[in-house]
Order: sequence, then C-alpha cells, then structure tokens
Amino acid sequence: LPDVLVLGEILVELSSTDPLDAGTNLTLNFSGDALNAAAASAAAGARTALLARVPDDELGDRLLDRVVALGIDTSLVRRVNGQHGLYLQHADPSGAREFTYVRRGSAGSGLGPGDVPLDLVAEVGAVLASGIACAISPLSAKAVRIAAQHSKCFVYDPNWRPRLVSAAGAATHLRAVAPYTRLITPGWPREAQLVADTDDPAAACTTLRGLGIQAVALTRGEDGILLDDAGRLTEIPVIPAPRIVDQTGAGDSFAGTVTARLALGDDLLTAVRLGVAAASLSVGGLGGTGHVPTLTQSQAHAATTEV
Ligand code: KDG
Repeated sequence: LPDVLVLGEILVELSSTDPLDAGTNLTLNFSGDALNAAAASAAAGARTALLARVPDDELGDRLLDRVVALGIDTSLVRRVNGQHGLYLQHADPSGAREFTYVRRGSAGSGLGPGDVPLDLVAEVGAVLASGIACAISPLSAKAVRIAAQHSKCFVYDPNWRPRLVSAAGAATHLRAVAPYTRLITPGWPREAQLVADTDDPAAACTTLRGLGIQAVALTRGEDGILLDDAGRLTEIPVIPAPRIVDQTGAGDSFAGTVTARLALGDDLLTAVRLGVAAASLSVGGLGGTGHVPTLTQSQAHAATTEV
C-alpha cells in the first residue's frame, strides 16, 4: 500500500535555457506537476504511486522508465491508445517563464472517475492533486473530486495556469474540493485571490478555511510561507537557493514533500519546513524533475536556517 497517491497527467517536457526560437536546442525530459510532486514525495521518504494514463507507445515506455527511476510506483498507471501531452519551456533563472502546451485531447487528460480505485484512495496516507488536473478536462476534474472525497488527507495545489483555465474556472475547481481538503498550497496573491477578495494574506487564509479547508500554506515567494492551521498562524521564512537554474516545479516539490511528510505522520509545521527546503534545492536543475533533492539533503538544508 502506498503512503501517497498523486493524480494527474505526466507530460513530455522540452526545455532550454535559451529563448525558444528556430535553432534552439531543447532538452527532452518527462515532467508535469503530478510527476514533479510525486518525485519529491518519493524522495522525501514516502512510498508514492502515480495515478495517470500514459500512451502505449515507445516514448511512453521511456517515460515510465524515468518514473520508476525516480522511485515512483507505476502499478496504477494505465497504458492507453492516444497522444502524449507536451510542453515547451524557456527556463529563465529569474523565475520568469512561459509554457507552450501541446496537450489538448491527450491520453493523460482522459483520466476519469472510473480510473480511481476508491478503496485504495481511502486507505493511503494522503492524496495529492492540483488544479492542472482539474483544468485539462472535465473528466479529470471529476476524478480529482472523487479522490478528494474519499481521501482521509487530501492536499490540493491550485497551480493556476491561465493558458489552461480561466480565473472563474480555477475558482470553481478549488471550491469543489475545498470541503474535503486537509491542506491547500496557493500562491500569494494570484491563486489565493481566485476565491478571496482581499489584499491581506491572513484574511485570505481565513476565507479559504471558510470554504471547508482545514489548513492553508500560502506561498509568498521571497516573503516565505504563511501557514494557517485551523486558525493558528505561523510564518516560515524561505531558505535561499544555493543554485538557481530553473524554477519550474519548485511549487510541486513543496507540495509533494509536505504531502509525503504528512502521510508519514509528521506534524504540519515540520512537514512545511522540509517542503521549503526541498523546493529551495529543487531549482538547481533544468526542468520540473531536473534536480530532486534527497531527504538527507533537504533536512540538512532546512537545518541551515533553524533557530
Ligand atoms: O509546476 C510546473 C508545471 O507547470 C510544469 O511541469 C508543466 O505540468 C505542467 C503544466 O501543466 O503546466
């Protein structure tokens, strides 16, 4: 039985540190928010399984080789006829980035409620999904909702991508899972303000909890995390990254690490501190899974700022 189940679409990733243009060399890898988060969860010590649909072709075989190499259980991955979802990205270390998606109608977006093993979902320590899984198709959004409903510890990362879904759509997805959500990890201000009409981070957390969410880890970039656990507020500072290549997937690394540690029984504050450290190290490689720090590395990095 896995500790953590992550739902979503695994994407083919083509990245470069140069602007995307004719003649730009691209690095092929496999990524997507679900894989980035699952990799972080496995690295943080949790037995982690991905629930996804992957095309039944040679590239799909290579994709699964990579998933296995990241220490992730693939027994719930369903191989199907269909096309890969893909994105191209220019990785600018400053954090500015633009994704170009080629994914509409992909095999991965066909994940539906029928793919969700409800008994297993109810037993695993925690389930993680993001707003991207909700945005790619109504069927996939339904799969997320049903998994949230059956999980005893559901973690939701809004991951709002305006190229995939409108603000109103992203807000609808968030509200639908809110009553079943143990922890949400919205970015401040953009993602929190999808549902909270305020300039005050603490007030936004209160609004989010008012939707039924138990705890909010508001990620505020350089200002660190504001954690609201059932009304108890804690500020957690960021830890400077030793090396920045590409910030893609840092949020997924945070969410995956926190979910893993919650599933393994850590208290929320300890889990969030480790998530901050893992995310800080994760930006040292190109692409969403270019650098996945080990638990020991993240713990050592977290210790550098302990008071
Ligand atoms: O969080 C990083 C992801 O956005 C990236 O890996 C691509 O999954 C992706 C998406 O759908 O944007």
